[in-house]
Amino acid sequence: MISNEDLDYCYDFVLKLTIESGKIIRDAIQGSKKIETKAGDWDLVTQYDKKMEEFLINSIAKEFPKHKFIGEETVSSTNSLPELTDEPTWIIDPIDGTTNFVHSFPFTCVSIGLSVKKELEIGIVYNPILEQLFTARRGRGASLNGKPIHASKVEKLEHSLLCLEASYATIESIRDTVLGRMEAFVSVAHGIRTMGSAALTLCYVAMGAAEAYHTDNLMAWDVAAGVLIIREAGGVVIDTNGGEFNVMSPKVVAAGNHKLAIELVKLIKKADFTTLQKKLLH
Ligand code: 2AM
Ligand code: CA
Ligand code: CA
Ligand code: CA
Repeated sequence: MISNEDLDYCYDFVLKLTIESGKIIRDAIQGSKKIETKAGDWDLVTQYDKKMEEFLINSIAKEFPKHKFIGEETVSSTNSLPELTDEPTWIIDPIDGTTNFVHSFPFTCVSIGLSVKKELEIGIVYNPILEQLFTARRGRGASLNGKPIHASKVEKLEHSLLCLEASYATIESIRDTVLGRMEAFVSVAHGIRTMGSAALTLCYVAMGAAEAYHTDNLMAWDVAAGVLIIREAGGVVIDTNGGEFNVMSPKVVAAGNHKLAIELVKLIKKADFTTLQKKLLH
């Protein structure tokens, strides 16, 4: 069992640690980095991703020896994704927005979520370059630098700023789908943004700076913290097919409200149908 007092203690401890870890990113972002690729030329990792994850997991494990971890770089190096259990589990993306970090583009962050009994309890997303600290506790609302944030009430795609990840178009097998959806978004919305950090983009939807975000092909660590932050800010996250969202196999439609999320699901279905039609005609 983990009490509310235990969660308070976990939150305070990990919040301090996250802020401390931000120094690693701040000190390194302008300098040269040792860059390796993982799944392809577009899938980058640096020594700092690994250093951050090691620092975070070692420090949390020392304080909470029974807690479990799902961290991007550990999963990459062991090639196995642990199952999410009922145990307190820290879901960690040590640097979300590695491509931005590599290019010294200041939209990058640390993302840490805590799941207990498969329920997200804590979400922390910290951009140490722009000094933006997004936090949420289940049932207690979401904040940016200590001030409450609220998701957008806009219900129409035509009045929305829509976000997605264009970089997935580099993967040939999904290129047509990604570009088809992008075309549909740009044709209908006030504008589209593709910012290169799933965690931070979710937080921008949470604070009402964008109306919605959609991306498939993400992993639990990209979204765990951001999903709680959006929900606590009054927004919604559903699966791209319109069903219930699953953090361990995230296909994300996140929006300021349910009506807009459903509109986005419909738009994506329509775009995919058009893409399929084009393919069949060729
Ligand atoms: P990352 O920076 O931690 O890899 C845009 O690239 C967003 O998609 C980022 O949040 C990025 O997380 C995420 N993403 C997930 N898998 C990715 C991959 N294989 N290559 C690039 N980005 C990936
Ligand atoms: Ca990565
Ligand atoms: Ca990530
Ligand atoms: Ca990462």
